[in-house]
Amino acid sequence: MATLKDFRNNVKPNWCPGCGDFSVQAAIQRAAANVGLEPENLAIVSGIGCSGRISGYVNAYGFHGIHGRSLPIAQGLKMANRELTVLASGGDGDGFAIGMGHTVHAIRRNIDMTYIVMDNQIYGLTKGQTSPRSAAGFKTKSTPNGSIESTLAPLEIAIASGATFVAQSFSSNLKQLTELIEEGIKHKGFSFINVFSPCVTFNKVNTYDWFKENLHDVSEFEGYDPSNRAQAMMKLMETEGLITGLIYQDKTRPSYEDSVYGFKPEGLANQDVMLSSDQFDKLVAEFK
Ligand SMILES: Cc1ncc(C[n+]2csc(CCOP(=O)(O)OP(=O)(O)O)c2C)c(N)n1
Ligand code: SF4
Repeated sequence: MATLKDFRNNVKPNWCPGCGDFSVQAAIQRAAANVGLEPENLAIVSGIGCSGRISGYVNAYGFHGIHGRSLPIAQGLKMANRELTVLASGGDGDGFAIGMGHTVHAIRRNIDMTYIVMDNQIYGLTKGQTSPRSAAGFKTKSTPNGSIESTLAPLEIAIASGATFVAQSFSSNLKQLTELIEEGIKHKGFSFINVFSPCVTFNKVNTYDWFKENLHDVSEFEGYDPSNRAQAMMKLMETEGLITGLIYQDKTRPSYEDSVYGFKPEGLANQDVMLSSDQFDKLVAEFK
């Protein structure tokens, strides 16, 4: 059985020392080992950004895609090989700016895969521009007088879009982050995990200390029930989204794969056969 070291490769990340993305890399490697995966059963698809490099830093199949397009690639991969555990990952710019349309539709489609966003509230790779996650008033080279747009709320958008698994964590909390990734992998459907992952080079506002002061964990809320959609939404709104833990999970909705007629294991679509013309007609009929 594979252990943590089997998910390590000898590629040295070129992230800045202290970048939050190191913890995400470590948490993915730990979670993969803890749930009993082998490197050949795991594929990581990433977008473009500092965070997007993560697909090259884990010993598994890796696909470094294009900006904002990790999810279409990852969904195609999963549909082509349902035996594979598929993780998609990228930054808040990648997932919530250029890729936002894909994010919302992947969430509502509910294919069985896990999406991890390294949310540093800024564009890191391109040297520090304002992102949709930057707070109003946030000053960068692209908004020198402060951002006049409001901050996008990805967790609320996810829940409103029909998400079945929504969690949030912080790079400093490796234990929680690892556990949430494990839960996300085990969840039968689309799991969305937003990770506050500080950019120590360009974001001097949302620092490790800032998060430590401002984040609350759901365990602090008495009687918090992650299966209660309305309560999850209310807590997110009350805290401006600054909560960590398993925020919402719906275990009852089947995944996309389990809902598509003909995509079930017994369906002809899953048989490794040379099709005769009769079988071909039968296969076509499965998808009618
Ligand atoms: C189509 C396209 N548009 C713009 C870019 C330039 N670009 C590269 S990464 C990036 C944003 C990076 O920010 P984020 O996704 O938050 O990742 P981070 O670097 O912060 O991890 C942009 C705008 C690009 N590579 N491709
Ligand atoms: S620029 Fe920011 S996000 Fe990119 S590696 Fe450095 S600290 Fe991390």
